[in-house]
Amino acid sequence: DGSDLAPVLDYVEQHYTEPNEALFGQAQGRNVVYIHLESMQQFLIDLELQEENGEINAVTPFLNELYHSSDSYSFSNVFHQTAQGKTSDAELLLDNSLFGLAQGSAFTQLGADNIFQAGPQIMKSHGYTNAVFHGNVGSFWNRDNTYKSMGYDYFFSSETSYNLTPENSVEYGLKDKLFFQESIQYLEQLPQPFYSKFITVSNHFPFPADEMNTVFDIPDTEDTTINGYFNTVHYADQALAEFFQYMKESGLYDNTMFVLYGDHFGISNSRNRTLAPLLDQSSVMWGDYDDAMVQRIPLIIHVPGSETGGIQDTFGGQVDILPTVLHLLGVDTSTHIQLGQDLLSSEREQIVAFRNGNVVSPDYTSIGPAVYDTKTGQMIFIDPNNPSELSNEIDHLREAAQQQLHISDQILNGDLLRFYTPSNFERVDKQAISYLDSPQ
Ligand code: GP9
Ligand code: MN
Repeated sequence: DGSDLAPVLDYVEQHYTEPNEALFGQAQGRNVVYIHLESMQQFLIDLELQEENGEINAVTPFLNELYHSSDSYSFSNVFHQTAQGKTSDAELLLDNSLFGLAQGSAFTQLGADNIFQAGPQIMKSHGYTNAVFHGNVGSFWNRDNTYKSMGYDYFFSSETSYNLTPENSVEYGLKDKLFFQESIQYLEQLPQPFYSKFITVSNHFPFPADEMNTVFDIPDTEDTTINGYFNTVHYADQALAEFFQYMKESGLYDNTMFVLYGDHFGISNSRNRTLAPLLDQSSVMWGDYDDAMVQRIPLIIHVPGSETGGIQDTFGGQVDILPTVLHLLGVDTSTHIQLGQDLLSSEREQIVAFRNGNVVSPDYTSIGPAVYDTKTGQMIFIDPNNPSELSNEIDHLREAAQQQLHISDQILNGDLLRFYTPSNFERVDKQAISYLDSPQ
């Protein structure tokens, strides 16, 4: 019942971080464009590889440019926190600052019936119109139901807006270049300001070669999945560059804030030893610590004209992105139930929790019973029978991570947001939303 909310409210109050005063509201009133970078990992940023013809080239030249732009808050130590819900977990984390479930997908299991207080619905009370663009069927991951619960006014999918053919699509939908090209006409029709999300698909496992778009030829490793990954990543990077060009041509660019994020790993742990030499690392020395470190994802918040950006080395996860974005938009988050901490705030605890029990902080990385020095990867011996300052600190990290996950599970499994009625938040009227109304 409603009394279950008390520990949740305590947690939120204790962990709320004051926004960075200089940046609060910097992007107030701007459109928001999230770009969901399918399967992109942070190691791609600034990575150069030798192609078959001997030339050494950047895999993601456009992302690199954005990453180093003085108009971008770029993050070098942000991790994905997804589990079995994959893409849907990333979306849940980004739009709600809550975690996916320990098993399965919260979108699938709870998306239709739970009460949410998601980013799009929060922005509605600030005059925003909300939309998602995805070149695949709307029912995948139960999106069509879940997006209504989260307050998305429009959902442009293959049912409403994109015509999929064997030529223009891959397994999970419309190819990224065509997707962006077709989407811009709908985006231009939306009332401004809008809060929108584009979910890309071309860079999805098994990263198939496409005759029309074979663009990045690395010398073959023994693993065709890895070879293919760099090719589809490079294609996705080109598609992004084209999208930014459309945004500039349509005049929307200057008044928009872009949030680009990788959703989850593309290369699974079982393949990392084959990947290692391409990252200038040793296959032989590769271990659990390295598996944990490559779960970093790109996160770039691009605010054209701001010139106050730079590479931020704070440690965080996808759960921290929503409060960061809302604070840049000038929205107070102190009365919202969000479990993350603003990545631009100086009060951050920098404890990153993972559904598999791992915990990462700037100093320590906990994997099962083992502890590593996050900076060097050296294993640290901790005597369980001899409490010390160090073992206390490790206990604290593990408890903090467990607690954050536990509170999130309580909220979702107990549907606790139905008991929470802050005066500045209006509940979604699902009956009023029909995605078949999306412009065709
Ligand atoms: C499907 C796409 C892929 O529409 O978003 O989801 P994933 O397999 O990455 O979870
Ligand atoms: Mn995905």
